This record gives sequence, structure tokens and C-alpha cells, in this order.
Amino acid sequence: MPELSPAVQDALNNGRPVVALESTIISHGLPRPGNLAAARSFEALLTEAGVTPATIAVIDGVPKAGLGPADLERIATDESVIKVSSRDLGLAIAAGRTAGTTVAATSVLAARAGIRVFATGGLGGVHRGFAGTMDESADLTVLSRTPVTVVSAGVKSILDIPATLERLETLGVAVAGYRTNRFPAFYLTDSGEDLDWRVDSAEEIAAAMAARDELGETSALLIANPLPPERQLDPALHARVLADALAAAESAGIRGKAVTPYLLEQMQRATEGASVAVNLVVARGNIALAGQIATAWSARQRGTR
Ligand code: PSU
Ligand code: MN
Repeated sequence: MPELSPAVQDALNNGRPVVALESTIISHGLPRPGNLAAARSFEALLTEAGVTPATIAVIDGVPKAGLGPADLERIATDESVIKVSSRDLGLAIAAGRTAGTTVAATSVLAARAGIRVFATGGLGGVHRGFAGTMDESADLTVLSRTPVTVVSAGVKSILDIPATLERLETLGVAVAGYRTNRFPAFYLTDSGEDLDWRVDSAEEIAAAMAARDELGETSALLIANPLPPERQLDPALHARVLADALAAAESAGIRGKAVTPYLLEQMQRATEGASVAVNLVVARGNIALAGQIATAWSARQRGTR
């Protein structure tokens, strides 16, 4: 549990680098039909770097790490694919459903499979207006008890970023900026929030992973990887469309797990696709860094064996 593809099984058996990829970004985060090409390009980025990709999803009730081409296509194109967080996994498996896994669900399955490094676009977090809705992504609590290294461009700017950082601190999730002292804001390079820790190389991150293992640490390490400033969404455009998206969600009465996909879709529409282009750059940058970390980790494990 989960079922491993032959390539993932082989890489894990031989201590070669593997990176887990989430699938909600494919099923619910990126618009069709470009999402399928995006999912393939995410895997290709890793393969070209000598890293085995393990896209994680639930297919007809079977949790899988490493999808074949037909499964990947199914996640990207089948309208009946649902979005599952970790709490949903058992129910979705028993019901034979096909599902894209969120950061929370992907982390749980990756950890079960023995995959140490995981790449996503942006984590879920505390939503704006939390006091009224109590909407906080289960990504945060699940990462507090799941020992994976997650590479993310911070959390999506649709969220309450300072509140999310406070929750990560309370929950004991380690956070370090990659070559930065500032927490990124997904579409934007810099959220304006300072970080306590900065790391400058994949080897340094692998060393922190090893030290955390020795401590028996069971929470996640979050590596916050910002977009280069020249690739970010125009901050003025961002501010304008975000305000509209939040207002639209409020007046449409969107709740629960529909909130994040709804806001992303509003941003896509209002920016005429610019937010999607940035989302892809974000995801690719994170996947590339995750590949480097997995490579450094596997070299380190071979060296210490
Ligand atoms: N990052 C993206 N696009 C996405 C998501 C993250 O670039 O669609 C998804 C992730 O799967 C994340 C989820 O775990 O949004 C958070 O949803 P919620 O707020 O309902 O927990
Ligand atoms: Mn939520």
C-alpha cells in the first residue's frame, strides 16, 4: 500500500532517487485540456534528470505511486475524478473511486511507500476570513504528522499567509526558504513574511533530513522555493483579480473542498490564463528542486551505508 509502478519499485529497491507528485493539481488545479500535457511534462522533467517520478492518485479504488500513461490520462480527463484529502482515502478506496490526491493525501501515500521527497505547486493553508469559516486545509495538520520533505512555492496567495505560517509553527512543521529568507506567495516571489531558516543547496537539505531522522522527527520539512521575480504574476494584476475572486467565492457561497479549485479557476479566468502559466512555472521549479534533493538524499544514503 500504495501499489508501486515497476519503475518506482525498482528505484526504491536500489536506493535511486524518487520524487512523489500530487495529482489534485492535475485533476482540479489546472484547466483542461492543457493539464494532461502538464502532467506529462512534470514527469519528463524528473526522468530527464535521472529521477523516477511517482505521480500519486487513486485509480478505481487502488492507491498508486507511479501511474501508467492510461492512469495519468484518466486523472487529467475523466470528469468523474474526485479530489481526496487524507481523511477521504479509506472511503475512496473502499468505494472503488478514482481520485486526485491533495498534498495531504499524497504525503500520506508517499510516506507509506517510503518516498521521502514530494513536489507540489503550493500547499493549502488557512483561508482568509478563517474566523468566520474555520477553513484551514488539512494539508497543515497532516504535514504535522507525516515525515516527508515537501517542496512548495509557499502557500497560495489566495490564503491568509501570516496565519498559515503561525499554524505551521504551532503544528511543528519545519519551514526553510530555498536561497531566500522570505516566504514566497506562490504566484508572487515574496509574501513579505520573514523565515527563520534559509538553505542554499540540495545537500544541505539532505543533511537536515538525516538529522531529523536521527531525532525521530515525524513531521514534515517544508522547503519554500520562490519563483524568480521576473516570472511572477504582475503584483498589481494579482491584487485586483484576487479581490474579485474572493468576493465571487463569498457571494456564490462556495464551501469546503470546493473553495481552492473555485478560487484558482476565478484567477485563471480573470488573468486570461496568465495565472495558469505562472502556476506551471511554479510547479516545474519545485519539481526540479525536488529532483535535486532526492538525488542528494540517495547519494547520501549510499555514502552512509
Ligand atoms: N497547488 C496547485 N494547485 C492545486 C493545489 C495545490 O498549484 O490545485 C491543491 C493541492 O492538492 C492542495 C489543495 O493540497 O489544492 C488544497 O486544497 P484544500 O484547500 O481544499 O485543502
Ligand atoms: Mn478547505
